[in-house]
Amino acid sequence: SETESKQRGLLIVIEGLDKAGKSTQCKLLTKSLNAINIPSKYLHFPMRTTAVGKIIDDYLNKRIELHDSAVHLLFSANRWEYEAEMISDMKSGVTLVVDRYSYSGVAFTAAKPGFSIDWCRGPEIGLPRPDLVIFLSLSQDVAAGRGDFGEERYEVDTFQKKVLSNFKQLIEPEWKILDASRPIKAIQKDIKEQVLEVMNEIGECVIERLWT
Ligand code: Z5A
Ligand code: MG
Repeated sequence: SETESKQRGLLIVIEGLDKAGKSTQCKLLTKSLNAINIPSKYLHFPMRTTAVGKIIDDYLNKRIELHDSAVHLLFSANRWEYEAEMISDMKSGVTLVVDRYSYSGVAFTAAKPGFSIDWCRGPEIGLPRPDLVIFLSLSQDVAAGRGDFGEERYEVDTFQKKVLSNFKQLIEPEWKILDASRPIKAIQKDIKEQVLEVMNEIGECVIERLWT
C-alpha cells in the first residue's frame, strides 16, 4: 500500500559541547534537505517555548532555583511532550534534525554531584531512538575562541569538562564524531554525506526506542 512503500523520516541528532556549532549545523542541514525535497524540520531541546520549557529557561537563566532531580525530569518531560509529534512527523515522511537530545540530558545532570549515568538515563527510556547521532568535537581552546561563555547556568569551564567525560561514556560505535574546529561548510558537507548514507539504509524500518 501507499503507506507501506513510503520511506519514513529520520531522526537525526546533533550533540556536542557548548559552542561546538550544533545550532548552526542543524539549521543548515534542515535548509539543505528541504532544498532537495527531503521534508525536514528543525527541533531544539530544550524547547523553551512550551510550559515546561519556560520553567527550564527560568532555571537556566538563574531566575529560579529547583531541585537537581526535578530539573532533570523537566528536561526529559520537555522531550516527552514532543514524542507524539516526533513519531507522527517521522511516519508522515518528515525528517527531524534535532539540536541536543537525551544524551545532553544525561551528560549534563550526571556532571552534578550524586547523579549516576544510569539514574539519568531512566526517564529517557522509551523515547524515539535516533537513526544517526553526530557528535561535534571541539577542544576547549577553540571553543573559547568562539567567545566567552554566557551567563547561563552550566556555562562554566570545570562543569563542561565533566559533561565531556560523560558524553564519552555515552558514545556508541555507530555515532559519527566530527572535528568541529573546521570551517562551517566543510563540517556541513560531512554531515550531509552521513545523513544521505543513513537515509539509504533505513528505508521503511521501524522506529526504535532509546535504551531498551
Ligand atoms: N541541557 C541539559 O542540561 N539537559 C538537556 O536535556 C538539554 C540541555 C537538552 C542550553 O542548551 C543548556 O541546556 C545547555 C545544556 C543544557 N547548557 N550548557 N552549556 P542550548 O542548546 O540551548 O545551548 P545553546 O546555548 O543554544 O547552544 P550552544 O551549545 O552554546 O552552542 P551551539 O549551538 O553548539 O553553537 P552555535 O550557536 O551554532 O555556534 C556558536 C558560535 O560559534 C556562533 O557564533 C557561530 O557563528 C560560531 N561557529 C559555529 N560553527 C563555527 C565554525 N565551524 N567555525 C567558527 N565559528 C563557528
Ligand atoms: Mg545552540
